[in-house]
Amino acid sequence: MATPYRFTLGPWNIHPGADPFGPPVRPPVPFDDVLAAAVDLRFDGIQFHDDDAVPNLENLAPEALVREAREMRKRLDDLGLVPEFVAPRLWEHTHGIDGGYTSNCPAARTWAIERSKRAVDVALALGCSLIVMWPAREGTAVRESKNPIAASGQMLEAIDAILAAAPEVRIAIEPKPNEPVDHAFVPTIGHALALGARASDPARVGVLIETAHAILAGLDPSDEMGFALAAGKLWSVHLNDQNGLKFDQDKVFGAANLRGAFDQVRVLEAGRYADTGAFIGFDVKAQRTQRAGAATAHLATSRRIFELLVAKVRSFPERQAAECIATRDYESLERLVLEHLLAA
Ligand code: XUL
Ligand code: MN
Repeated sequence: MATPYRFTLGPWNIHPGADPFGPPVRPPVPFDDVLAAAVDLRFDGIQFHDDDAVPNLENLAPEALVREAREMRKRLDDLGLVPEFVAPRLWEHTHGIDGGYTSNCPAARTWAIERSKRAVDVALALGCSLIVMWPAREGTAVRESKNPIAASGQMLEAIDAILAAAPEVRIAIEPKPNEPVDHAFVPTIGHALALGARASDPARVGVLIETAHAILAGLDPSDEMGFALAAGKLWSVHLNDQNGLKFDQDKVFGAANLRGAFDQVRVLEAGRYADTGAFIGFDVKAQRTQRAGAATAHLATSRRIFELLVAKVRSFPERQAAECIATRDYESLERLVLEHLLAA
């Protein structure tokens, strides 16, 4: 019996539709409704930004922060949901305007580390030990504005400070090559793993791979996943899709490249990802044109496509494929894959 996949969503996936060119088009969704949607969609857990779990966490005394996080944990427990991870949200704060960990301002760097330690407190009180580090503004718009050698050291300092906050904490770095910055300092899985290998405790640093981020780096997401799986470092995924090199679209999984989605599911199956206990997370945005009542359809579709692709992977004619490979008949392999994807 294969281990069942477990699914998570982030509250930011159920959003009111603002984009850089227009305001929200749907009313904000109260957190209780997000949790209710997760239950309705038969998801297993929630991905958190630190202030999703504890709003206003910067202005709370440590005991109040823990109390609020425990209340959120109770709300999750009551609904049969689990927390997957907590990500410090550095990129919206005024102190994070030029990046947090790699800011040119020493006070902002100190703030970023302190905020990340608060995210650890939130995670532990919620009952999870995984911190996701998406280094959003850790990069440059003007290349000469920061020193990339110093920036590597600063990223490492932040990683080590988070690891030192508690022995059970693990970090999954979520690399992205651009947006909101022009060039990010940790653009790919290779960079993330290389940085993790230099940490004070490399065993506690892994990665989260987002489909769209790999595509934006010009890479094949399934190869990125394979690379991380081979190292035992794929600790979460953000499945979605991306139509070429533009802004991060967070489209429904499989919506732009169904074969690419098949390949991602295939590598997750081959690497026995479900057995590792890690979750299938989606990072998908509802289209701006979507009416409020149906603003979770993108999550339902992403999960449905994932499950249909699991079935496609499991019914793939592996023996025939192996014959094609043995005879280096890659044209026949190409056809086998395409016909299999098109078969009812
Ligand atoms: C941004 C992105 C983030 C992270 C979590 O592109 O993917 O939402 O997944 O902070
Ligand atoms: Mn993501």
